[in-house]
Amino acid sequence: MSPERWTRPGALTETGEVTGPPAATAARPSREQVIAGLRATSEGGADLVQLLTPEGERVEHPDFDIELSDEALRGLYRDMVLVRRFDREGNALQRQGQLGIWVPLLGQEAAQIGAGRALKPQDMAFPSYREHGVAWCRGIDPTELLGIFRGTDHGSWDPKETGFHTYTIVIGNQCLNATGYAMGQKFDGKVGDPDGEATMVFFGDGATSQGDVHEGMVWSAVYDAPVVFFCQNNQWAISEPLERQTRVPLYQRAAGYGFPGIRVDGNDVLASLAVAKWALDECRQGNGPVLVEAFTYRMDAHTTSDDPTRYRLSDEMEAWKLKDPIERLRVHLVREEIADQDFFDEVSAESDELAARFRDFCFNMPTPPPERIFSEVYAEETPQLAQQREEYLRYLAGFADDAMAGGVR
Ligand SMILES: Cc1ncc(C[n+]2csc(CCOP(=O)(O)OP(=O)(O)O)c2C)c(N)n1
Ligand SMILES: [Mg+2]
Repeated sequence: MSPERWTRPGALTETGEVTGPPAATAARPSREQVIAGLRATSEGGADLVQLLTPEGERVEHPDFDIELSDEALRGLYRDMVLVRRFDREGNALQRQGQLGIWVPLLGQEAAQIGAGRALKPQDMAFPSYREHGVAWCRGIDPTELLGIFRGTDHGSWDPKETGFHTYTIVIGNQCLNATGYAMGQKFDGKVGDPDGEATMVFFGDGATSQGDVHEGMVWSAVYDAPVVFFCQNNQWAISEPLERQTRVPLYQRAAGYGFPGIRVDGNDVLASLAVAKWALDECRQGNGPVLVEAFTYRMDAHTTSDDPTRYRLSDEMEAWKLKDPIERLRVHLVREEIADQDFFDEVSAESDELAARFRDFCFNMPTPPPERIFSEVYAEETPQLAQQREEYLRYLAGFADDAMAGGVR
């Protein structure tokens, strides 16, 4: 991004003036005008960074561009197809009673793969609960997600080894964790050169209304902490539309904290990758945080417990179908002869294999013994916890002879 495109408010210009917000005396637009302005950006608006149109046409951008080999382009396509495939299986497994809940990522594949592939091994990512695509990019086998949604574990991967923190259900909370982690990276001298470290935190449009996100942005700004706030604006927070969260496009909020904010087409994997790379590099070099608003759409329900037909119109969904992230890259690969039918057949076969392995794993997941909820809570078990475990086991044993209860279910 060229410096002219984003001037830090309060910065000293070359001519000695301090840049600032519009004068307080400027006429204030009416509430209706403000809402109309926000709605006018519902197509993304002029500030949307895009490198691949919904029709699969490669376009230039003055600030963000990216040169990718044919192999890398095919790789991004493969990532998105495989991730979509196991996501659909997750939904089906919940419907078959195998999982308590599933959180679909349908429609958000490009935002997540773009951001996930921009991360380097030394970086740390903090997800919410929908980041299956980022987990994939961090090398986490999709079957490792299944325990979370059956309710048998909280995520079985090692955050340190994978550079991927555990899923966070408490909305916005991970922005504080990420900010603290990034401050640590800064204090430990891990930033300041192109091979430095960075942190990326994932959250939704609804999360931007949480105090935790605000606090994370304030702290990371004043400490120049190397954190990319990657907001997937999928237009909905369960049943609440974007206009119930904000009166300005979300990326513009960054100016209030004093760091750059960029809106990228979150259904365009190339643009998502280019912007995420740029933002991470800013952090690596010690320039402080960046907010990325990945403009996308939640194509499915919020979770399998939700029925979106109760609160949103189907024509909105139809319009977004035309912007499908996978289809636009497929068209590009075909048109530019970057991939042939054999490649598409291979990816399709690979996704069938992954789906079968995912299902089999789920059907055969062992049920952990009830006392397992007491293990791995602390590095060393406390006497109180040991006592609770004993009490709970005695309680369960009380059902052993209870023919009416039929044991513990
Ligand atoms: C602190 C807190 N409040 C409320 C909830 C319930 N809740 C779960 S998801 C959600 C909506 C989040 O929307 P958004 O941030 O846009 O993320 P999305 O689910 O769309 O990815 C809410 C309110 C929660 N998990 N945590
Ligand atoms: Mg949302």
